Amino acid sequence: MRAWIGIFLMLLLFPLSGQAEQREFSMTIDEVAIEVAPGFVNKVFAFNGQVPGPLIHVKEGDELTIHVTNNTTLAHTMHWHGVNQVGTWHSDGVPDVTQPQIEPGETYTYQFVVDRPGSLWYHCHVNVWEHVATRGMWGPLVVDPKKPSALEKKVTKDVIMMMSTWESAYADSYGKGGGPQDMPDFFSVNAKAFPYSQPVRVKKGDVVRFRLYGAGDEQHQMHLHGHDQLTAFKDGYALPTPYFVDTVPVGPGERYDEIVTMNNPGLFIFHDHVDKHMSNKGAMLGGPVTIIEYDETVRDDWYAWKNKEYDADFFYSESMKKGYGLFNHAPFQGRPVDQRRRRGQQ
Ligand SMILES: [Cu+2]
Repeated sequence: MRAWIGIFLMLLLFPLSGQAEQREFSMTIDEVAIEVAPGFVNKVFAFNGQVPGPLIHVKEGDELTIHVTNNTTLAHTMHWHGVNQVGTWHSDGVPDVTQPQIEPGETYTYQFVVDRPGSLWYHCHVNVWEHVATRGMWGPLVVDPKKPSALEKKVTKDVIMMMSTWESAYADSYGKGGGPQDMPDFFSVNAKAFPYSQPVRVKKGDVVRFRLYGAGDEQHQMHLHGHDQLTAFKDGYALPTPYFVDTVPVGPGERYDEIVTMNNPGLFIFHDHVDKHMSNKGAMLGGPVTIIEYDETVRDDWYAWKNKEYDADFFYSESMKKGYGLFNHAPFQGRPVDQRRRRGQQ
């Protein structure tokens, strides 16, 4: 009798709808070339052929099974940054520590529970200084909480911004670059530098959750004009006392979630305040730049992005509305690299 009462109480406390789901995904790693800035093409190792990698959007407590197939000519692994891998350390993705490298042609299966919510991400853990810092091996893993806070419930739009670095000296040379003596000279948001980046379109009254990621090798000082940024999460963790800033430092590996109430119609830039980062190899204006465009604001003829072709899912805002799953984004796809030619050159 007592056991039945216990089961009844558990069902009351943990309704079936809130139970963890099992989700299975497959990803490839491919050799493609992407155009980061006008005239600047970088060869990358790309998850599902795109940079950023596909959005993985799941719920706290879900059990994930992810098959990763390496179609490239070098070895890789996958690290799930922010997942603690409790009891599943073989899925932590550190080569020669938790698994052998995934060699060309091989598949490795990762299985784990996403044990905490927030803006997590995934990246390669082999030769990180090249593969992550200059070859685009990163993507977002967004884990919704079982119980969203009052602040999170106010959010009307998610905007995922992954800042990163590039080295044009090695753009064409797989296996090189990323060393501490090397100098990044292109900088981007979601692998595009201004003017190839995209605006964030909002309407007055929106509450935007900017999920800022440091996916490259330098710290980005992200400054939003015209609005207060409420820093509410660090590395996915809810801060006990959220605080307002106008510039947030996002270093390598870090994530900050900024909650912004859109209450000031106009056109406002959101940019990196490190001067070097605001150029494309020294030519101003470039780098990780977006512009907040209110729907109700009239664009003047002289506006830099007046005739820009708009990509509504550039920041995965549309994909984030579609529920749970893995979401590719075709405009992030690169051009396949000819591997036969590459092997012949080496
Ligand atoms: Cu790699």
